[in-house]
Amino acid sequence: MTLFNCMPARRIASGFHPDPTICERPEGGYYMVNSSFEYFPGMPVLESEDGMHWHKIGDAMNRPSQFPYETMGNNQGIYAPTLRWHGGLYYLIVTNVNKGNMILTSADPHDGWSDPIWVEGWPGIDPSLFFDDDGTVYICGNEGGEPDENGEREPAGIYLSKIDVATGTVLTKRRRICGGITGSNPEGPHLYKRDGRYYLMWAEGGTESGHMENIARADDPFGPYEMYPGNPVITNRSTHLTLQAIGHCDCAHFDADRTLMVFHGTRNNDAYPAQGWLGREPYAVWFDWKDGWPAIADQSYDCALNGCGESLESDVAWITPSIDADGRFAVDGQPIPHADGTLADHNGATVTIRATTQDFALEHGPSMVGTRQTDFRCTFGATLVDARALRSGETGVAVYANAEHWLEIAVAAADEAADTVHVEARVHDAGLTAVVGTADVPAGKPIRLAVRGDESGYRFEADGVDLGFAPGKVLSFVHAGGFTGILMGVYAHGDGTVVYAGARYDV
Ligand code: 6LW
Repeated sequence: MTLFNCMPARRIASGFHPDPTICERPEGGYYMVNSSFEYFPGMPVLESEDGMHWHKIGDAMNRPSQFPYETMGNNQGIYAPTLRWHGGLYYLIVTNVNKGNMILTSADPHDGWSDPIWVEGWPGIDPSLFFDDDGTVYICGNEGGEPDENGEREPAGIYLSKIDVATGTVLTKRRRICGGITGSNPEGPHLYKRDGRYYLMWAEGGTESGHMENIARADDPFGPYEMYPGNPVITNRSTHLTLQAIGHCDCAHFDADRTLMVFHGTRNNDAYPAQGWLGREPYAVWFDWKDGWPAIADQSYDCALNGCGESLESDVAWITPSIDADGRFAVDGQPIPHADGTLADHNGATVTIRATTQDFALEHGPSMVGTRQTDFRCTFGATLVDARALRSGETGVAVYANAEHWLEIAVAAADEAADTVHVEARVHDAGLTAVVGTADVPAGKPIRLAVRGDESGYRFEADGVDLGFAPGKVLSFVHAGGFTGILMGVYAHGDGTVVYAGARYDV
């Protein structure tokens, strides 16, 4: 239910795919890439013929050489990429907050991406490239977060320099070209050109309920910029719409009569206060132009809770690899990452996990392979073939937001002689752990574990026995914080290698 009329937005991917960036393919159609933070493989790549219907073709980061992840914690890693095509190459510039800003290139995103070219001397996040007609290339981004040697921080704002994209060398001093309209978190900038003028679009207000997108234009990339009097271009702040926190836009066909714009937002349930835990998902709209500004009649967009965009395939991601000698999991006997290594493709898959000593309470997380939760209503289930394969620790199914907020059905390690295995469904909420249900199931035979989600939360099950319910609000964006959404999957920590058969995600 919405409280007032506004434009419907079309969701173009489901489950957390934040900070969408798109570009036109020279042969027609589009590619999109999203942030992926600590998860690996990283930066999902989707393609579309019409800008409204998208499917996944792989992940831009699918080899450890692209992602030094040994010490990756929650909400670290990959932030806010920008995808552009120029002179026969696709350029993907992105922040790895643990290391710096980097550029990956690809002649054909179906065939994978290069190792990183690191951009030295460019602090801050949300980098963006702009290729001007005269051959000049610009790098644009937010302020550097770390204080300099004098303890000074750069003022909040959007910064610009010229760059040599072949080497990652920043060619000119950083200049602050925009401070935003509110001063609150100007970020995610993109520079475009239209009718000989330069346009800067950026997000502002924080990525939570105050999120918005603004636009300004100038005759020179370094400014001065004239603010659009109708800013923000889009926002759902101070509304009770199902879709919240919209912003972080990118456009294709910026210089055409109709421009394709993507942005992200969070779907909320209709509780009061509203809650959502699926993370920031991407949406697409087309807009027209009037007097050199976007003619967007209504700043607000909405979508139905479980509609507006079919539930799209979701892909395997995992927390902290270092799983076997090669640092890989195996799905159906195939080491992943690989482009089509998705649980959706492998529904009913066999997943083998070697436990590590890390558990969820550590930021690095345990060995876990999972899939993005793509709708409130869904089921994730998997059959633990033999619990006694784990010599110590525990294994099970987890619904994971971050190291402080997650749910699990945990099967305790049991010795060879045990008749039964102990199973607990638990909620972990900011240091508090609550056991919501337990069962002792026969040892030595497969155990079917399942989690069923809906708009209110999750119900747990082991071998058909109901293990209780956990409210989803524990994992919600507002409560659990962070930049990601929910990963549902199987995990193991302790000592041993466990096998799950029939791992399956359904909406
Ligand atoms: C990203 C920033 C943002 O760097 O969230 O919503 C941050 N926008 O631009 C993480 O995704």
